Amino acid sequence: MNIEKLIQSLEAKHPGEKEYLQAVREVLSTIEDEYNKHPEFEKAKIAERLVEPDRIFTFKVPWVDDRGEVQVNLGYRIQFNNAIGPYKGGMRFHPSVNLSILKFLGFEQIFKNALTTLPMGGAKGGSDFNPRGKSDAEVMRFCQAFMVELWRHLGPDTDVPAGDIGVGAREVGYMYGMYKKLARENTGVFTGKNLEFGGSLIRPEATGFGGLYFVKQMLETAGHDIKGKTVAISGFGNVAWGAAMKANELGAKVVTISGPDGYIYDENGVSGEKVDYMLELRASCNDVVRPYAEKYGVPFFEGRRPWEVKVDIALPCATQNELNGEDAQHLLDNGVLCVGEISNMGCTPEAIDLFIKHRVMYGPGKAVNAGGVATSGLEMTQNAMHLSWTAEEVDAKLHQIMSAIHAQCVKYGREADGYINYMKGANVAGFLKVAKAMLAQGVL
Ligand code: 2IT
Repeated sequence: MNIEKLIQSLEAKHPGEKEYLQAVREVLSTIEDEYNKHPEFEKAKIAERLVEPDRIFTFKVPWVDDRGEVQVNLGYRIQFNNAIGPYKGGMRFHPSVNLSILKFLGFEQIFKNALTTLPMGGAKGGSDFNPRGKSDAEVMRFCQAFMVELWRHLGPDTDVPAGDIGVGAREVGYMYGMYKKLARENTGVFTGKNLEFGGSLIRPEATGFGGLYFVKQMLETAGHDIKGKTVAISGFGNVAWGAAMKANELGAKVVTISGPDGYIYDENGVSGEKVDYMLELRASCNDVVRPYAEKYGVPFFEGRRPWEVKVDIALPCATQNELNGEDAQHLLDNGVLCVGEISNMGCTPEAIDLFIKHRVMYGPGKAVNAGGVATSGLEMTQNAMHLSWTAEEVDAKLHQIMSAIHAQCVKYGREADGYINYMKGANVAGFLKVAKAMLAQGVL
């Protein structure tokens, strides 16, 4: 495989799609050696076929706001690859959403889902709709208008969306409701549903919980205990909340959370009722963390990112490329031990290069945050069986899955000096599973 040639042709075909090209480059460059051991991959043009989505739906979403004005947003669903199972992946509602961002997320999702050991293909979708400042009725009307178009492309064995940034249980409920009405069937076509109509216990916490199970294993493998370690978390949404809760439970101390407005530093730890307060902050829909500083009398650093704080563990939990080379250098200077991406592609390539060069433990999002979609897979299983498991049962399965992902990363990522390159391990393990499935199913 000639990576540069392939990337160049993608750049020419998809100019300006920088996040998508970034994600493709990372995966291809880390699987190159393994790929070249398999002439059958090259012959079947697996790489060329893998980097293009199976199909992309783009549609307009017209809806009426509370003032009676017509609004028009863009809607997307990218069905990237279904070699190992039905298309599966979240929906993101955020003004930054565009094709490049959704294509990077869909591409990542293929390998992440493969790593979970569950039968799920890769997909992503969303809209440039901004839920910030919208009333509940507006959110409902938007979700309904979105589904009027999308429903025909979904199905419990075809394509199963879920939440992502800007899409939580409320939005999933409205979308699922409209799907059900149009499709005239009551199936698990969305995950992240409320408990009353097929949702799974632990799904809201799963991304953060799974992330901490993974980070704990990374530390243990290197002979460290998570107990007593300090943690910087970015974000204050669902993922950051689950991560903070589990970090506390495991005996670590979370000292930061952040929003688009800046970060707070709480030297006593974001714990107890302060973790619950994150939910209130998020529900206020103002997208700011400053009120935390005012409520608990801790410092707030306006317009800054939490990576300048001295911590043992850094956990990006907000969005892509939120930790750059400069941030990585700050963390290294402060003696960081472990970086776990709980957001998707949270670190820039420059940051990752620095961590790997300095032999700092670095876990990529597609492994570290796979607990979210894994628990979505468990929700699908429960829906298919028409029953629900207890929180303990789901949590035990989540734990098991995260351990299996960790083991795969170690198997394919250990380098000659003993350092575990989790990025390489995750990419190779996820890729091999998908590539073998594609090969077995012929040219499609
Ligand atoms: O990035 C992700 O893995 C998600 N937003 C969750 C996807 C899912 O289908 O649960």
